Amino acid sequence: MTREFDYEEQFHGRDRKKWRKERRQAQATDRSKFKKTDREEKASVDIDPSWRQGRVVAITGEGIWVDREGKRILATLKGLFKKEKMEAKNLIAVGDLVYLTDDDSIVHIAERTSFLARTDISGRKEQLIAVNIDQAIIAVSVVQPPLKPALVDRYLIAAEKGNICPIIVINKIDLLDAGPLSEKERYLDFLSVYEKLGVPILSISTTTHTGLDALRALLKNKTSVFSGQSGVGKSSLINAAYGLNLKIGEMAQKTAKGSHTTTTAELIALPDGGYCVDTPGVRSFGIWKLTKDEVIHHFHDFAGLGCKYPDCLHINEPECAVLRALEEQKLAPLRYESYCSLIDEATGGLDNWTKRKL
Ligand SMILES: Nc1nc2c(ncn2[C@@H]2O[C@H](COP(=O)(O)OP(=O)(O)O)[C@@H](O)[C@H]2O)c(=O)[nH]1
Ligand SMILES: [Mg+2]
Ligand SMILES: [Zn+2]
Repeated sequence: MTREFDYEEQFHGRDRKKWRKERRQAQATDRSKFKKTDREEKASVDIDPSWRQGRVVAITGEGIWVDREGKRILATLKGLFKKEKMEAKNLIAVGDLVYLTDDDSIVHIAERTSFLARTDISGRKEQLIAVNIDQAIIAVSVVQPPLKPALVDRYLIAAEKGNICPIIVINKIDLLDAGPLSEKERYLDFLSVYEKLGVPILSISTTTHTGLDALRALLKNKTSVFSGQSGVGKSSLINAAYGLNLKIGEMAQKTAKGSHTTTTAELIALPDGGYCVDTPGVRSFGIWKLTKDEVIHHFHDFAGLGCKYPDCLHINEPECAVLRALEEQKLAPLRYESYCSLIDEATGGLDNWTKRKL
């Protein structure tokens, strides 16, 4: 076993071995899903025994913070990597396993097992949010900010592309009792649609502490990335579950969208084992290189509706069974709206970032 794997075991626990085996088996049957990126291919270099290992815990204006044998140090990226910066928005991400020389410069980034990426704000580059993670906590809130199923689907697809297990966390359920009945109905519609997809869903309130035990149980000994819109309560969830003190934002200042209090993604060690990454909120989330086939694969439940056209996009085709199911209320409008938004993105309809409606 190489040193690289030893270090990974330390971070991910024994599950990693089993998971690697499953991944290898899946790779044998479906190569496309686990195709290595160019970045990963480049990673196969000889490890110099004098290099030291570390893990990227945060990237700030000051530089790259690395946990090196339990110490948090500020590392620099060697010049040779910088040349590659043209291809991706960021070459290195939180969660990266790195090799350092004695002067704390990063000389090698280990092959990644998973990643969560999005299209950067310019729409032209891939932006890595976190890498080498087991699961993505897709955090949403009810009422404030409003539930956005299309954003959830985007995260679900991004998680699948990046080889990460998704978990949906619906936070602020305390607001349901006070809000209008329509909000509660929307929440129940959301639950019924997404439960059928087989994704674990937790309903939580950090205010009343509902559901926090279940959250802790899911996070234990795993590395999880908290993702989702700004203001849904990602930092509050981590604080409430572990008694931590991450900065949280006050809602309803100027825009009612929540202020961006968490400014950089950060890897945090959890008191009872495992790690989590708190990320700054996003307003919109584009999926890097999203294809029409990926969207169709994600909405596999549409296949059961019996559309007779093999290449039907179910947008405006006459006699489309998906459209009929929608009319007959056999298909939830929120699921269909989400589908349209993603098909639009995959077919280039949303080149203009501002057109994206989530
Ligand atoms: N009513 C209610 N408010 C919450 C809950 N969890 C968080 N908040 C509030 O939501 C706002 C945004 O929280 P924050 O954790 O900063 O969200 P983040 O941007 O996703 O990290 C803060 O004002 C929190 O106090 C909850 O369960 N119920
Ligand atoms: Mg936050
Ligand atoms: Zn159709």
